Amino acid sequence: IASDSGASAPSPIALTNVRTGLGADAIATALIENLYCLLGKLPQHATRNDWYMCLAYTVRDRMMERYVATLASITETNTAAKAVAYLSAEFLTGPHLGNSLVNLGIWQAVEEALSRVGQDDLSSLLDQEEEPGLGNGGLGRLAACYMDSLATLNVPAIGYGIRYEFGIFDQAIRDGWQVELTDKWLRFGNPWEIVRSEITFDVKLGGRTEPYYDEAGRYRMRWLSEKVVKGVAYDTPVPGYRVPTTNLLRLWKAEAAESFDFEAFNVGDYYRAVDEKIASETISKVLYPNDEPEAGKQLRLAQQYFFVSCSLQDMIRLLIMRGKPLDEFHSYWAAQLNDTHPSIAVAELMRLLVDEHAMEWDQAWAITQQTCGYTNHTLLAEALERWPLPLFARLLPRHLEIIYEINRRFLNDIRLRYPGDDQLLQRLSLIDEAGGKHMRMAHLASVGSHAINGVAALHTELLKQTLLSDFHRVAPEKFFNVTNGVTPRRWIALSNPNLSALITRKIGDRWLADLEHELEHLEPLAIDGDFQKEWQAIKADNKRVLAGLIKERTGIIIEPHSLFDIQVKRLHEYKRQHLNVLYLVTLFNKLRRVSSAAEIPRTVIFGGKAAPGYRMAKLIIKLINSVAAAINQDPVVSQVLKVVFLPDFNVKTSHHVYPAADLSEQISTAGKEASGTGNMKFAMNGALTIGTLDGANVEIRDAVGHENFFLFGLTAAEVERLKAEAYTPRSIYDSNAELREAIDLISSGFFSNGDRGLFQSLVESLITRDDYMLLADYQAYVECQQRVSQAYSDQNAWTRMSILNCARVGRFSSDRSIREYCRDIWNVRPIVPDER
Ligand code: GLG
Repeated sequence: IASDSGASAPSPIALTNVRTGLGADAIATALIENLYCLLGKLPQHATRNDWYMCLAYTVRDRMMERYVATLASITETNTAAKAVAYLSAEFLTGPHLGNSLVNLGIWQAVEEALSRVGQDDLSSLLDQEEEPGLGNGGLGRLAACYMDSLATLNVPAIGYGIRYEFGIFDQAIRDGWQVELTDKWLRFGNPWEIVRSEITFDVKLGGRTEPYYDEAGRYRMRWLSEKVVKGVAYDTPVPGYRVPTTNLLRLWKAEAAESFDFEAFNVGDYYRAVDEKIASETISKVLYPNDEPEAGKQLRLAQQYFFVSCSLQDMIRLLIMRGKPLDEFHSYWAAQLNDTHPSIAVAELMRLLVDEHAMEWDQAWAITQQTCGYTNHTLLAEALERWPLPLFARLLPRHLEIIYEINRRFLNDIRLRYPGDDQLLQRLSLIDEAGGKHMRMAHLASVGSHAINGVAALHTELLKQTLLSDFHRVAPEKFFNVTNGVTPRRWIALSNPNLSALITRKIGDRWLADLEHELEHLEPLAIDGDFQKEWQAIKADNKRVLAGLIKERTGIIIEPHSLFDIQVKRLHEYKRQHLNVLYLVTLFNKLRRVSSAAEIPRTVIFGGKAAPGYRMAKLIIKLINSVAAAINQDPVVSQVLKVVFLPDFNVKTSHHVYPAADLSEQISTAGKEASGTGNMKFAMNGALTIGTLDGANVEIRDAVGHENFFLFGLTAAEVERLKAEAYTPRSIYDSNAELREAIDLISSGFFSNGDRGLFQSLVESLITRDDYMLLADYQAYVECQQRVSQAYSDQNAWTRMSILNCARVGRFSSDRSIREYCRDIWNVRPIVPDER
């Protein structure tokens, strides 16, 4: 085994070193060494997975020097840098390998090194990676984009979360229905993580509290828990794009504090002894697969408390390592609560400071508020986390007392400021007294944070006017908007390499690090005929790749020249995939009646998972597949229309989806989608949007120009007004013949082998309640789709709009979002490299 490490400088981190060298030589040598030393294989016996593993280790090695240096800036005593702790129950990172190659700038060197060792197919090794599906959708993926941007902006940060043994389920489609399969992502090992067996914390659960007097004679409370689980840290490096900073994602795995209950073991009860171990490990076993979570599950609260407690204990440990006193906690840490899932942090930080570190309440409270910020991601009432009080008390008895005390003080203050307004007190209270008592987690997060933000301008406004209007009234200075963003490294450079190369050839290579100011330099090229041709050729290539994937996964053959009309996102009634279906059935009816020659050929592609317990969402998947089958097998209609449900939509497949889209479907009921982030990924890759004035669509439309966006539908205000006026969907059904024909065809059993019952609940809900106002928006949507078809028939005009969409969405880079968080909410600054 050859190595250049002996020949190079004696320093273990010399740049030519086999462990750190970024050139093809060093990488080729390292591949062979890692194959031999870490996997125990010779090249001639190595499987594709062996090559993937040794490549992953080789790439990880190249991050270690930066990673250690960045970590030092959070732990060393002589640095003053404040760091960000991003607390999130989900981090949907997607595969690491390709992203690391992009960010480290070693893509070509690795390709070259691989060919030297006889492996010339980097893409098959990239394919080998099992993606960590540690999130449901937008919220988890946002956390991953933010980690990428924090590192890229040289802001020291730790992402704290849970190392779920099973992430989001894999979706299979059988007979048109969704089937859930366990996600065994750790089956072949995870080369990106480093287990920190020495970094562990005890987390108490259950039991009771009792008062006592400490040595100084002070009256205190202590928590006598029923059980203790242990959290073990697993770290994954997060490299910034071509910068020295490499941050970390620290995920906690639950283990038994003692893997054997020795007392039970000694009396011969071996099985009971092992029981406890199993029960403890359950906490980090599986991700809850609800995108907009409904509260009420004890294990979910245990998961939240588990990772929050470990993370806060770790933050205190790191502060002490730095030699700083605890009363400066907020000067060194900004903690962001990604939705209410980590909101128990407010009570836990109070408990740690007051109970464990004997701090006075007032001081602890000031520190807690100054440390925490809360991001709200949804206005949907059914998605707001509320814990039944008895459940909460059983699991976290001490936190219940602390929250009562927080509430008492908070409401006292309000009572003094707004005398006599009992209604206000009831509405603001952390405890919902109506019905069975509940803990309101959004209220806890709001009271315990110095900043509250929504994720798009419209969403923040609605937050202030509706969900948190009372909090806005009593503390308007706490409210901020930070519109979401996505990282252009993964969503352009990695997933659309040809487009990325074209952009770089035209405007230089600074755009990937400064999308906001650089991408707009593409704008003058929108009317350049040659550039348009290149742009079209790349889109056509990407469409062929997606067509290949679709054929492989579904057997359906689609026409790459057709308009690719794509709706990929979680299945939810408010996202209205079934509005898209109503349009498809309408088109089907029309095409069966009249000659289809004039119709622009379309391929309509759906993808997304439904929460396993969400019956209506699963029925919508079945409907999509049933309508797709009828359309695709109709000899006339299928000439101009194909419909595909792409199974198991995840980060990995999405890399092939966004770059291939002509049309992006963002058709939620106005006021329901907080932001959306897929909308940004599509636009960055040159898709035009058909959408409502919802979430970030509003800002995307303003950015790309109203003439380059297909707008339809009611506004959020109109939706509310119509609801208030007693909306009657049946009258729309009665008066719109095309709509009625479409709905009746679904009810008739046409798409369900004559089974009239199958879709009845869906049809009923549309005609009688239509909570998401599909019928109200139906006509506008159909007409808007006609405008889309017309526009697509002029390919040059379409291409110009496509280029402008890309050129003008620079502000939807997550770098811009993170800059705003740093400035408005965290008050943190980048560590300039020479400070290290
Ligand atoms: C939420 C919202 C999305 C939002 C995302 C990230 O539903 O509209 O874009 O968070 O803020 N649960 C989600 O995915």
